Amino acid sequence: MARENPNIIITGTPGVGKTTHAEQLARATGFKHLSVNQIVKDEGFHEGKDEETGSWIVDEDKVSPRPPRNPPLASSGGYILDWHACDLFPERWIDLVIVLRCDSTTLYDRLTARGYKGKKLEENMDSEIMQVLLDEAREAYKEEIVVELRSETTEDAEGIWRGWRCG
Ligand code: DAT
Repeated sequence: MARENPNIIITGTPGVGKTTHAEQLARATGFKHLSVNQIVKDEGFHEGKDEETGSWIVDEDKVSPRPPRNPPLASSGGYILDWHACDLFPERWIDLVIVLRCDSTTLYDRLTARGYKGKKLEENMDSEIMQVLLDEAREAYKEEIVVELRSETTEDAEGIWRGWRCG
């Protein structure tokens, strides 16, 4: 049976603007913003923090069936899934994948402002330059549902979702 509303993944390297866009889109549509990072932290679906990078080591076995613990995700839809990877979500649940992209200078400034340095900063910068998340999304989902969007200016984040409606 078709879903009433689409499920939308917003993905990209940390700092590209997933939270910012997901919040704007949730406001415009009334869809529910599900931040996987938040779920991992709140529910303890991790194996502690990586000493070197300070990032949560996600326990994917625990987290993977969890977002849809919420059965409406698969049936009625209307979820905005915000996560810096998209391999958690089976293709059949997903209608649109937005991969946010950002130029290096802007991303560097955002990540350093967030306190990223050393290996963590380097790895994330490399990941964006090598378009790792875009390639992952293209591998995991049908090409026609994967959209690449710039997220450098406030206009990029706000303008695009103003007046955006589904259905
Ligand atoms: P993410 O959730 O991908 O880690 P974020 O939404 O927390 O990223 O954004 C990181 C920082 O960059 C935050 O201070 C907001 C800012 N930002 C993100 N997208 C932006 C945009 N398109 N224009 C201006 N600032 C933006």
